[in-house]
Amino acid sequence: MKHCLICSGCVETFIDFGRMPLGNAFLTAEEFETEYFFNLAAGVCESCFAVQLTDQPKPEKMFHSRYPFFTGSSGRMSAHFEEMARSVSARFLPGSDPFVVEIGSNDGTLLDFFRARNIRHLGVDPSSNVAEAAARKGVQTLCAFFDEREAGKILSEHGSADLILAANVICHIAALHSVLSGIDLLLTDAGVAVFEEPYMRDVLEKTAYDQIYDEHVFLFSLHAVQKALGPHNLELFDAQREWTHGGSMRYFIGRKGARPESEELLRLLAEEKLAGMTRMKTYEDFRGRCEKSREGLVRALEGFKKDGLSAAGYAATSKSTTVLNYAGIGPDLLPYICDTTPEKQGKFTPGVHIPVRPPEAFRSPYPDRALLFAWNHAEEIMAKEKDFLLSGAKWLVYIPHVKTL
Ligand code: DWN
Ligand code: ZN
Repeated sequence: MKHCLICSGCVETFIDFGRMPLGNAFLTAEEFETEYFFNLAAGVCESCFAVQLTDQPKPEKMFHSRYPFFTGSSGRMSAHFEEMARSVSARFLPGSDPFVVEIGSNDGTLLDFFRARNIRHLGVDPSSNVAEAAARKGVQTLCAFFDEREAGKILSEHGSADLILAANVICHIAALHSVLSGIDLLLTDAGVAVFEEPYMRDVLEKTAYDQIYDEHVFLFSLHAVQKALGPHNLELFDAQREWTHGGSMRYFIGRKGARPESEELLRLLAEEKLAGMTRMKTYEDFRGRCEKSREGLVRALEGFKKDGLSAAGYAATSKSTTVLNYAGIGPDLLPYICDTTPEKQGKFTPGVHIPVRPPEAFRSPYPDRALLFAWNHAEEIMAKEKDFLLSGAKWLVYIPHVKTL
């Protein structure tokens, strides 16, 4: 029995994917023999209902100088972050000389908004290649893991922060209480922290089991975040659902008692209970749906092969690593995956070793069927790839159900 990383309660495993590589460990053929694997399983805390991995690879194994995900790889996400920066600035930034810190600032997509307006800012990211991409844009960036110690250093060098932001980051950090202590230390008394993270309710409702991989140590709910903030001088005062990453929650956090709880927060908390997020059975049922989804996906790909239809994957996401390894889908069923990220092209996907090719390979000629791994970017991709359907080909999707479109 594992203990909860948030409240030390008992964590009950509800899905075990078995031996799994790291979601973003795209590799060369020479690296196959030394590939790293761990046991991927998710559990839920019987006390605070935080969903979490039962084993976590060391952070340095996941975030380093060859991290292959760049926030700016989606135009729609870049626009989303500009909107986020605009709205939190209007709502929370004080008038004179504000200071904004972003935890996990990646290539600086979000902080670029503040840089362009000469607002004092600092990004913190442990992956040196993405941190360098941010620095090249002129975004002030520190290459480090954010924790209580790092927060102390930032405080003594720059002073306290009026706004602390993080998008798809806090759920990646097992040492959550050290991060929250750091925020507690760094934030001004009237300051606000805003996080945006994949939302467990969406994972449950869409059977999005591919959100479970090494980097997602947690898949949060409002209940879990409330519990995590408890020991710190911090509390939730508002929340907002977002469309990003297939369904996210934006958490608004201030000092205890500083701001009234919004009606929306209370409504969303009540909805979590109605949705069964505080009942163990909900998580057991989820496992059954994942098994069905996996069977349906393999059946569909085997059917294409039997019918002589060519198939390819679209977007070598981190999420695809869970799907491919859980379902045992290799190059025999999916000969290649196209992706826009130069750092992934020419390499192989983790575990099942499917070649990753540039997007041009998708168009010359189109495959008969394309399995869409970046389902969270479906709108952007479908608009860009209109001619694919016009060629008579079809998409294969697996969220929320396996079907061809
Ligand atoms: O939480 C995380 C999120 C923020 O990003 C990280 N742990 C890692 C990463 O997860 P992901 O890889 O599942 O994210 P995406 O945004 O679903 O993946 C995008 C991938 O798809 C990139 O490799 C780029 C590629 N892509 C593409 O080939 N064509 C994306 C778009 C929009 C496209 O048109
Ligand atoms: Zn707990």
